[in-house]
Amino acid sequence: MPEFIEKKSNGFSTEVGRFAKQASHPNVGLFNHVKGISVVSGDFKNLSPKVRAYVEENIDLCQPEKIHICDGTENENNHLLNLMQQQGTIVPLPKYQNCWLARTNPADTARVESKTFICTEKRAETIPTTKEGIKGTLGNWMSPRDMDAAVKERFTGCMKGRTMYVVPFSMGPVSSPLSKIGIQLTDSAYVVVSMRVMTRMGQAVLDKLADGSDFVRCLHSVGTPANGFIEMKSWPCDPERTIILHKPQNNEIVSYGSGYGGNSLLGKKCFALRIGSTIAKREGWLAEHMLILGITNPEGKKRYIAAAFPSACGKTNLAMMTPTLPGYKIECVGDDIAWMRFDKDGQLRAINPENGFFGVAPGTSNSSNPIAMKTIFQNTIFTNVASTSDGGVFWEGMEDEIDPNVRITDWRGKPWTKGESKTPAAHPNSRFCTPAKQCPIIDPNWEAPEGVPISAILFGGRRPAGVPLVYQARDWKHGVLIGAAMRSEATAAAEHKGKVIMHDPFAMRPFFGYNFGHYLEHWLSMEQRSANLPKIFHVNWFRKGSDGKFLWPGFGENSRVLDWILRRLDNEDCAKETPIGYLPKPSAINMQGLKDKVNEEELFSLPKDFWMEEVYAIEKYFNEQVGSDLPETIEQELKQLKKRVNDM
Ligand code: OXD
Ligand code: MN
Repeated sequence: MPEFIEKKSNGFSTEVGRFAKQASHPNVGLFNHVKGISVVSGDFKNLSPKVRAYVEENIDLCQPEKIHICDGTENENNHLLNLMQQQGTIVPLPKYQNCWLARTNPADTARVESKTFICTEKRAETIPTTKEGIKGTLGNWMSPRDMDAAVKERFTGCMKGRTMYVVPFSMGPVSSPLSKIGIQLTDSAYVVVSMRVMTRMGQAVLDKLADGSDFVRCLHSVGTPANGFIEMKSWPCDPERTIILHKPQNNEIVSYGSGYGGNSLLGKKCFALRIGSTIAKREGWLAEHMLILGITNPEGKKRYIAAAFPSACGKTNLAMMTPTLPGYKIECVGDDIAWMRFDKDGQLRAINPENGFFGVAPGTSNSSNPIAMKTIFQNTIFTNVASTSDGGVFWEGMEDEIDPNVRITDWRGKPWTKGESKTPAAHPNSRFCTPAKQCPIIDPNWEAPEGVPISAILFGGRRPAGVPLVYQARDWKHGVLIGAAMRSEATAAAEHKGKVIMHDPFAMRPFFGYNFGHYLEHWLSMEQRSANLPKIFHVNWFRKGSDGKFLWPGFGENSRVLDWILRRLDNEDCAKETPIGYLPKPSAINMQGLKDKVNEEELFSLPKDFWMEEVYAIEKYFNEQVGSDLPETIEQELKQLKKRVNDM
């Protein structure tokens, strides 16, 4: 098949058009029209006036050939999978049940933070005012006028010859008062089937909107390449002109040019975090980049913990952990996003707004995350992993899980041989997109409309040096400072290169929907909402010893750290005060039964030089990046930390 296909003047490739026409349609009986455009599935008349107006407005702009209103049924899903298989976007993985592999254009494999903007009248609403000459790293701002021009330039006629799918979705269970609804318009069938996994998608959401209620407006197109050619017809995208825009004032998201996860499944980062955080600010709750897990101790007492780690730091592994400590049980509520608000009794409650896991595949194995391995081999869309000649998948970390005789094809579709090939078999940001309900340890309350009660909040990151395995914040204000001061090694989930230590406050740096200084004020204001605030901790599974090896085995052994945290929640006297917070007393972490002896002294040491440098780095970061938007309380907290470290 040719790699490049010349497009007809209508901007639509002949090949794609031919295949599209071959596929039969699930709902042909309901054929109707809007603005002269065929509605090939669903009934336009039944949409609420607000939804109709939104669709009509974007028909005028994008000029699609057809409209498909998604109902979320199995039948519709099969039709779209079939269509994509014919177009070459996905291939079936016969080794598993209803699993598929998509290979993206190699230029479209990760979130593009540099092309992601928040659009407000005033720049200062979006990002802190940085000093002259300093490039701000806490988000990108665009004016409404520039946004309008960017949209017009890219979207005019961008769906010519294609189908516009109308995707109604709910973030959170449809019945929960904590949930929010969105409508995504997209020209990507891959996005539709993925949104069906990641959100509650379909008719039930349209029914909910029938009362005229509002929704978050999400417009997405993979883009028509300006040069008139589609490279890799099976994965159209327009990497050079990709742009992801958010307008909090209108609860609006517009994304162009990329079909990849976080850029195109608009419910996730764009809605649940960026727009979500602005709604949360207005309504007095928190939208956070956090996993949620339930943990039951050997006495049968269950608590829920939320944890913020930057992308690809093991949130999914922790959320599905198999504890090595006898008598402990972990259950998973979510692995990426938490929406949390205080109930009338002052208890913080969280829902997972998502319906699936969009997890990083490499590194996932029966040793790192056996529960994920039991979750992901049915009804899953894999993207950019390698495939095997027996119809399965492969990625770095799965070496012991596959038949040694199979042939491997890498994520780009090229033969790959272990030990010989110089490039990874799977893209480092390759993913599985899998329904959460398949997780064997999904929490019985994971869809509880009122959410689960949160007792502790963890912050963490990849810190090879200086930062101990665990410590507890002195109080809420100090906890907010710890969140603000989070740093971690760069991740493959975005376009960053190398292993530099980056500031990633609250693991939200790429996801803030508004000025980080105001976000800190918002966190601090939670103290007024409850006398029963969750306790805050910082964890680091990634510290290395003087021999360059990890000091802590991690994974299931992290249950030992959670055990200490739960004991702290029970006010057990197992901590000592240090300049950076409360650390475990000597021997307070249960090390019984650990295979290899852990060098506790190194793991918990607090080198003064390191901590002085750390404090200076945080101070510099706040000065340069947050400036006068830094709340006075945080400045004071940092001053006190500096003094304590100085006196060490
Ligand atoms: C994600 C991310 O995809 O954080 O979850 O990048
Ligand atoms: Mn994430």
